[in-house]
Amino acid sequence: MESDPARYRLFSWEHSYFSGKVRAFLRYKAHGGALAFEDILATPELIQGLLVPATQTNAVPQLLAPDGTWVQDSSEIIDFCERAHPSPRVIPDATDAPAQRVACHLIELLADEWMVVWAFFERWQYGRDSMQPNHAAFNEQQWGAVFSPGGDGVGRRRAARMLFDGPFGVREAFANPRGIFAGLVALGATEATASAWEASNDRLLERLETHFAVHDFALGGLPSLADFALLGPLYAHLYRDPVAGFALRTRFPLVSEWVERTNHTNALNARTYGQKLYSLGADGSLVARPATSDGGAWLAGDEVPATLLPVLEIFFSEMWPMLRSTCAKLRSHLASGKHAPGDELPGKTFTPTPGFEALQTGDGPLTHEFEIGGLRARRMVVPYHVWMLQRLADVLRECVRTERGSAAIESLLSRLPNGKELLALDAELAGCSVHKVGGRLFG
Ligand SMILES: N[C@@H](CCC(=O)N[C@@H](CS)C(=O)NCC(=O)O)C(=O)O
Repeated sequence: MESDPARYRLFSWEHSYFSGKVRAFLRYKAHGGALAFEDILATPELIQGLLVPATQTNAVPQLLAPDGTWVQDSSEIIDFCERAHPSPRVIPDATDAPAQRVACHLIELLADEWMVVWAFFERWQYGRDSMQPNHAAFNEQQWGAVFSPGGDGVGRRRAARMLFDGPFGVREAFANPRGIFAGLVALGATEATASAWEASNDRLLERLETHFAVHDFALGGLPSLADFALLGPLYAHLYRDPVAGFALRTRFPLVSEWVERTNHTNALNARTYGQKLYSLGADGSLVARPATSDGGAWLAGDEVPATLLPVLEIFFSEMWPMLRSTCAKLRSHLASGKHAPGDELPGKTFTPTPGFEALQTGDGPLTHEFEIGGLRARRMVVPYHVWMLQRLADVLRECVRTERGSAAIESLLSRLPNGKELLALDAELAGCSVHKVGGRLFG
């Protein structure tokens, strides 16, 4: 008899962006028999008493492995589990499927660190009572569930409201940006840029809608890292939050269906992995076939679906210039004499990191100009982006090791405007190396 699969503990919130990514990934691994996990609500008590001492960060999700190892960061959690439990695979192999592998990592970066801006904005802009429509009451419910888990319904909502009016600064919003709204301003998401971000998000959703008309997942008939990463913005914010959720379900029904399929809940109509569709044989018996597209597998021969290229194009046209500028800005900060080698760098994604506000706000040395929809605006530099790029550089190096791999990557990138600039990633990263210990970044 086989022994029970390794049992992990995930500390997460239902409404958290990066929790959605990891939870769906773990469900897929668990469905494949690779592991088991318990999804634990990360209450303030657990965050302060368990997570922060283990990793020096309050960010969720975090994972406790059966051997007592803590893993913080959605990308590290996926890498850790993929190494420990390679089947079913979610990251295509560097030798057999280098182009698919690189495509997955590019989509992960886009989903994690670019789509986050609009997803974050819509949650809080439409979380204001003064907006019509708004989901202020829903926001109270979803945040109250975490911050006052033992309270009754009214008490939970009241606890969230106190948080919103207090440190989150929701009532004052852009009139006096602090808390959440200081984060939005630092990301370059303000009332002036909102429509440009919305248009960018719409364009992406239109392209995904076209893709999911043909393929059930990013690479074909099974999920991959690209799907789990896209689920971060798409499940926790754009599907669950009511204002965005109404638009998603009414305007992008196939993307909504993919959310259910990838999240693996309420997915009978959505057809999901492991599911079979049945027809009737000549003798009236049930005849099964895989329920998902492409014969229930990733496309063969390392093919990146043609309908995924327009999504990757958004990475290069919108995000890549910002990433290059991030490297340049960080490099000059590290060389400025104002940063001692090995000292800590800001590590957060959604807001300036406490203690680093002078660097990351206003015209601070870790801020820079970027462009969205033809508008120029200012945002903070996020050193974590460099950590993600270093990870991508490792992936690229593995993928171009062989002549065949090199040709596959070259061919993928040559189909994307400015795509070949990625081949100079090592040069972009020169002089701005960062390393991560638990939840903290150093440079
Ligand atoms: N890079 C991290 C980001 C994690 C993150 O920012 N999590 C959010 C919730 S989705 C959070 O905990 N924010 C609170 C904070 O950082 O103070 C990951 O991939 O896991």
